[in-house]
Amino acid sequence: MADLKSKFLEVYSVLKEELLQDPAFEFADNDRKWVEGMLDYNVPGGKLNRGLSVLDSYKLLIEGRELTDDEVFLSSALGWCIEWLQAYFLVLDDIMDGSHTRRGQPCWFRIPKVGLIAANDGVLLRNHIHCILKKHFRGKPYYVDLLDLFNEVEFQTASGQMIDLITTLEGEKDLSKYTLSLHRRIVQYKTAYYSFYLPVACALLMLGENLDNHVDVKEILVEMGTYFQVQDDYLDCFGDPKTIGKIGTDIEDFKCSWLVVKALELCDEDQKKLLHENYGKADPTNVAEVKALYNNLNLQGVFEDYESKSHDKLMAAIEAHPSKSVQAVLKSFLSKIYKRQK
Ligand code: DMA
Ligand code: MG
Ligand code: MG
Ligand code: MG
Repeated sequence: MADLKSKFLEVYSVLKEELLQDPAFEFADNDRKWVEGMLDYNVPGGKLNRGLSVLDSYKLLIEGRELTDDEVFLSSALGWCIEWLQAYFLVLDDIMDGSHTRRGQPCWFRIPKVGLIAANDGVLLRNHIHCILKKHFRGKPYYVDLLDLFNEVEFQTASGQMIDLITTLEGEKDLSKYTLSLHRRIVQYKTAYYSFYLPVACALLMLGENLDNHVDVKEILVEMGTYFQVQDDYLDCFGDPKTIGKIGTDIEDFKCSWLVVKALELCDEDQKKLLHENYGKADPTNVAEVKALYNNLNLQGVFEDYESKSHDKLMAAIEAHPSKSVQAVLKSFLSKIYKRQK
C-alpha cells in the first residue's frame, strides 16, 4: 500500500504538468506560476483518503491479481479528480464559513494577495476535473457514465452546502428547526455522496459495472458518510486544531451541527435558554458558554456511544452484503475513519 501511495502521489505531478500545458488556454509564465502555486496549496495537502480509496477499492474489487501500470494510473487519476473536487469545495466552503485555517495553514482566501480571487480559483479547480477526465477517459466506454457521475455528485454536494448555509440565515436564527432529520439531510448531501459514494462508484465504473446494480453499496456508503460528518462536527468543537489542521467555526456560524442537535435533545429549559442566548455569536465568551454546556451535557460521552453504535450497525450491514470483495472495500473504508482524530 505504501508503494501504491507513492505511485498515487507521482500521478499528481503528471496531471498538474498536463493542466499547465493545456493548449485550450495560452498560458503566460505568470499565469502558469499562479495556477501551479494554487494547486500545490490546495490539492495535495489533505489526508488523501478519498483519492486513495479509488485505487484501493479497484484493487480489492479485481481480487488477487496485481494492477497493471495503466490501471494504477487511471484509478489514481480518478482519485485525483475527487481530490480536485474536494479542493474546489473547500476553497469556497472556507470563504462561506469564514474559516481561518485548513490543513494546518491559512485558508487560501486568507492569503493577502489571494482574497476573493479564491472564488475564481475554486471555479478553475472545478474545470480541471473535466480537463483530466477528457484527456484520460474520453475513449473509454464508461466516459459518459463518469461525466454523469461527477455532475450528479457535484450537484448533490452544492445542494447540501446550500441547505447547510440557508439554515443559518440572519433574522431566521431559530434553533427549534435543528433536528436530527435536518442534520441528516444536510450531511448526506454536502459530504456523503462525494466523500464516500464517489470513490467506490469510480472504481466500479472502471470495472465496467452498471451503477444501477449497486444501490445497496451506495446506501451503506451514504450511511458511512453521515457517520464521517458527525465526526467532523464533533472534531470542530472537541478536536485538537493542531491535529485536525483547522479551527472550528460551527458555534459562531450557527451551524446545524450534530452537537447542537444533541444538546437540544438533552437540555432542560434553563440550558435551552442559555443555548438560545449564546449560539451563533462570534464573541469568544458566547462560544465558551456553549462549549461549557456541551461539557455539562457530556456530549463527548454521547458521541462515543454514537460512534461505537454506528460502527456496529455499519459492520452488520457490510457483512450482510453478498459479495466478499465488496465487503472488503467497505471494511477498508470504514477502518480508515473509525475513531479518527483528524
Ligand atoms: C464541508 O462541511 C462540506 C463540504 C462539501 C466542503 P464543513 O464546512 O463542516 O467542512 P469543514 O469542517 O472541513 O470546514
Ligand atoms: Mg467549513
Ligand atoms: Mg461548511
Ligand atoms: Mg466541519
